[in-house]
Amino acid sequence: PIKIQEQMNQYVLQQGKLQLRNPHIKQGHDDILYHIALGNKTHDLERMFQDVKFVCLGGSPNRMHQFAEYLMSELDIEVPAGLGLTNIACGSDRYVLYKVGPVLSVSHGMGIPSLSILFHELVKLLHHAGCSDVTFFRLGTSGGLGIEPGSLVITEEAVNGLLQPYMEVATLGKLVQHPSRLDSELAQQLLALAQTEPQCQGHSTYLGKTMCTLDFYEGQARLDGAFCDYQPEDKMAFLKRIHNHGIRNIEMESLCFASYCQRAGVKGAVVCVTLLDRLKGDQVSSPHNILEDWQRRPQRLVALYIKQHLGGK
Ligand code: R2B
Ligand code: URA
Repeated sequence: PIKIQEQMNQYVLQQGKLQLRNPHIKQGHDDILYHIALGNKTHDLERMFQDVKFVCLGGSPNRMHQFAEYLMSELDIEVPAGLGLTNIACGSDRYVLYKVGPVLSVSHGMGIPSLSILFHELVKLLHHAGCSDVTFFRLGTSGGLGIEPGSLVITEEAVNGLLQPYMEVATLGKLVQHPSRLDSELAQQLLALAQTEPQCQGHSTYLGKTMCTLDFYEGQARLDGAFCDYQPEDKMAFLKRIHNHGIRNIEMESLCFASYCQRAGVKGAVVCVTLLDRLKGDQVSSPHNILEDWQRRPQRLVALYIKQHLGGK
């Protein structure tokens, strides 16, 4: 495989603005951001997005709408009179994108391929808009390992299903490895906030490794998919092995999110709530209202962080 070296943020952050590491995208040329139905010729991206400092991603369109509403009340930001919150990507039905002051709240769908497409287009959007100093968050759900359901896990390192800390992609017929390191200072700041803020005291928050898989069922050692070619003891041996390796949760996007943050030269953090303990079962069986409540936990923590850091940016 081809190993991509650590990238130099210097290049990416030339003149403070987010630069693209793609020489084929030329200044002033037409660039259509197809899956979010925006473009640098059809929209005044600078006017619409230049003030963006935080990009918050999460799987579900409804949850990201709810987060946008929550941000409006937390940050005391009003959207233009009479308009309400508008899905700016409404020309496409792939993703939703809301803007609340300097924060974008965007859905990424499920799995790496879906997140990857969105991430490319968001980075180009921020570049065309002339944004600088942008921080990314993924607010997600996951299966926990050996921790109380409803806990938060802040990812210190994302690994693939083989415990390797990079995303491997077939590019031009060869495997290319993109390292998936996350910003440790940002992760520590989030952890400290979770441990001190009264709003986050009703549950535990951990810093740990996150395993990112290509599938929810066999990819995550479940026994309850439509197909299964292994035994319960094989499953438990695997889950215990990865737990001993420091994995605290399993989900399906962190690897791509982390490696793309690194490639784009932006700070990023992954904050996921755990919906169950995978050492105890496979099915997500808690009542709907409890799951809804848990899914607001990453939102609360990230909104607190944003609130604290808005002034300083
Ligand atoms: C967490 O939840 C989804 C699967 O249920 C997936 O997008 C993920 O990472
Ligand atoms: N999301 C996942 O990817 N896995 C789980 O077990 C729960 C949510």
